[in-house]
Amino acid sequence: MSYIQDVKSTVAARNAGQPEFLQAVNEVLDTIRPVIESDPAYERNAILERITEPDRQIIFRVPWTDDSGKMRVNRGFRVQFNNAIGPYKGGLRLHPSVNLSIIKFLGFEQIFKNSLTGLPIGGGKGGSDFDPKGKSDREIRAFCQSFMTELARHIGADTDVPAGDIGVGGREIGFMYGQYKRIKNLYEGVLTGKGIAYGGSLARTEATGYGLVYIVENMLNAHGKSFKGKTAVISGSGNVAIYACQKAQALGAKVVALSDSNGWIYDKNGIDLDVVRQIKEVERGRIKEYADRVKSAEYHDSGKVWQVKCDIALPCATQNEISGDDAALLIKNGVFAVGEGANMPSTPEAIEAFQKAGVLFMPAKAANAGGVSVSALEMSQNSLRLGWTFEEVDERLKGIMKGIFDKTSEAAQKYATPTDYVSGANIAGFVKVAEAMIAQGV
Ligand code: NDP
Ligand code: 2IT
Repeated sequence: MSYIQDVKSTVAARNAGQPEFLQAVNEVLDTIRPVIESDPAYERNAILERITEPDRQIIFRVPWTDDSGKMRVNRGFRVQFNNAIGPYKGGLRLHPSVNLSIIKFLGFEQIFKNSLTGLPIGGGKGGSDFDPKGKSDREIRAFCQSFMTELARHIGADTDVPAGDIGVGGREIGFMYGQYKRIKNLYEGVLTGKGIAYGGSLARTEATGYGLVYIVENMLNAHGKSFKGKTAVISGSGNVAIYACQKAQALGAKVVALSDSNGWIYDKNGIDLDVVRQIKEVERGRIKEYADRVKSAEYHDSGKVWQVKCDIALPCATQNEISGDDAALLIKNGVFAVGEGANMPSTPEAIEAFQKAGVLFMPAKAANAGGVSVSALEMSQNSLRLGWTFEEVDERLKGIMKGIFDKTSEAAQKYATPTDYVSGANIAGFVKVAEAMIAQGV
């Protein structure tokens, strides 16, 4: 059996019942084959066995009290996956679907994404099966304080620096930061995505969505195309979706659809983002309300945004949200570019369909790396005890996304085919981490 096949079997046996984690591992191992086979040092140093096994996995009880006085218990996670090139870095997800498989797939992918940014950050991820929907501010605070009471002993500005992800934005980071400071008596950059008043970076809120559009624009330009005048469809209506929509519109695209977990909206005139932001960022409401407020819009509570005809699709909600059938529908309707704002939003069948059809496909590890990049810039500003302007951070973000596009396409050209950005991103991300691991010994 080949080295890669051998490791895949061991990982599958050791992590039975973790489909998302195995999906992420199999994709990476399958695509880095040309590099692994080109140098026996990877096998000699057991790089694949080591990179697929987290440094540590922390699982803990999170007790809190709801508004009726009832005690509740959730499960908290922090998986510190790999710190070969920097402190563990990655978001915290609060969603009822969270389990070890999901946190491990996210932490594993974060290793390669963070490497691609060119910044000194390792890979980690955490979260809880706590459902923030419908909770009061007090309940959110009680949960966040309890979560941090345990997490605080495992993290630190030079050890592990969490941030936001699904269900974790500025409000939650604020409550967690306050609790960390109280417990440790340390004012340090232990979390990113902080408020501007207490050490946050300008443009962090916008960074993932903007970065996604910047790198997709790089990819389109490389093929003589651009966002200008194109029709785009975006899934989700959270942090990533909102700022992807804003930047795509700024570059001249018409965004006609957005969604949440209850349904989706189609606005033939193009999405009015002020209305979306009022509903989502201010009122914490549902996307359905957009159709109550904007006459040109329709709301659908069945089907998916992928049935809307578009040139460019930007999945920005969650994993495995584009099935093989969804991809076939997008292709039939003429989509020519897909950029993954969410983590692992396309199933393996969807990726295969896009690549076979010649759709330009930018995978998550490259496409959504803008968020963690600006998080790393937030860490730099915290270390310097300085704050850069919005324009300065945004310019750096543009440069970082261009750098990621260049590295990804160079590796694709060298080891796969010129537009196989999936292989390109996995290989470019992997090589740097593996080199650091080999240099540092077992
Ligand atoms: P938010 O919580 O701000 O928004 C998530 C959006 O996706 C909401 O509209 C939500 O709908 C929808 N969604 C979430 N889960 C599901 C589900 N199971 N089924 C259908 N819809 C769902 O999260 P973000 O915008 O921050 O994150 C979106 C994606 O981007 C995630 O995959 C995340 O990992 C990834 N990402 C985020 C980064 C960041 O900086 N925030 C950085 C890089 C990647 P509803 O409100 O109904 O739940
Ligand atoms: O998936 C991701 O890259 C994030 N949720 C952001 C991580 C971070 O540390 O900013």
